Amino acid sequence: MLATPDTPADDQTAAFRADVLAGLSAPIPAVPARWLYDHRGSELFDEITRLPSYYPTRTEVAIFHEIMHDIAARIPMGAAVVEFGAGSATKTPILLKAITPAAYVPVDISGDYLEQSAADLQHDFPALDVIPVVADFAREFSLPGGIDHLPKLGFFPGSTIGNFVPRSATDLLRQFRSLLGDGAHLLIGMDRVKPVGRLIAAYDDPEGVTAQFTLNLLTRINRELDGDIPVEAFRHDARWNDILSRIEIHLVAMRDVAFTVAGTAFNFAKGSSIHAENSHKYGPRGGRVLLLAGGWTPVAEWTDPGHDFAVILAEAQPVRFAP
Ligand code: AVI
Repeated sequence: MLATPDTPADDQTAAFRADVLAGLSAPIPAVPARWLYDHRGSELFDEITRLPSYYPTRTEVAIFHEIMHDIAARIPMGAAVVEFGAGSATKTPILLKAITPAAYVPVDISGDYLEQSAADLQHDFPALDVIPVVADFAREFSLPGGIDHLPKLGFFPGSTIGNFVPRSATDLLRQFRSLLGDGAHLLIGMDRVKPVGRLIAAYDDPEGVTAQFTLNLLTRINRELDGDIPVEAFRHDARWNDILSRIEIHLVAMRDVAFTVAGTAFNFAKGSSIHAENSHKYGPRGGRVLLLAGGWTPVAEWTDPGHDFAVILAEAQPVRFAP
């Protein structure tokens, strides 16, 4: 079927093209990490979460199992849970079972994936009002009117906040706050700083799945933006940037390469790279200050015995003049 002009798919492709053309021409070439998640990218990320060296997912799930009775005591009954992202088949049910909310609103840009995961959840929680919203949660959007009167709990697990540079992470948290309103809660996962060897192993696994995940960006560019990038000329490289407290993922050219994307020519010299992703790691105080800067007051924090990962509950307290 021919796409009609101005469909969301067209908007997506136009935004992807604009980001790639601007990003590849920038002085430090970079493409925003959100474009790693096409269908194949999402499948590969799913595989990453099950890798032995990728500790965040299983650690966060273990924390959730431990703390849900505590969360349930802190969140009013009959709340609306607004999840930023489509929801995970493992994590979301743990929360929904514990707090018995009145409504669940997953927000995700990928309509197909969202519809499917929302339908699965509705099947498992028949009494719950499941209202998926197709939107880019990093931009302004509105919540469904039917949940106006309910207390709100924002849910942002997975340490996805770490994929935003602190300046954008602050904007994002502020946007969550204005969306959810005074008195709302936010339950958020953050990955902790830890020895570099473990971090590198998590982002450069011996199985090579993370490498495939990153290189898939080039395949996606070729397919969707009429590119001819020689994918085999690039390699995945995970680096720890200590001063910025983040893992950086780069695609490094292994030889001089020339290619075109959407009719625009690019040259990458051997050794130069495309910056494809950041994953910021926070110490306990750094994570809480980030939340405060975004308008959220931390009220409780939990971690695993090895302090690998943190789950923080924060509250949107009304603005005050005193601290
Ligand atoms: C989605 N996000 C939290 C992952 C992370 O750990 O930063 C993305 C990822 N990239 C490579 N491995 C995992």
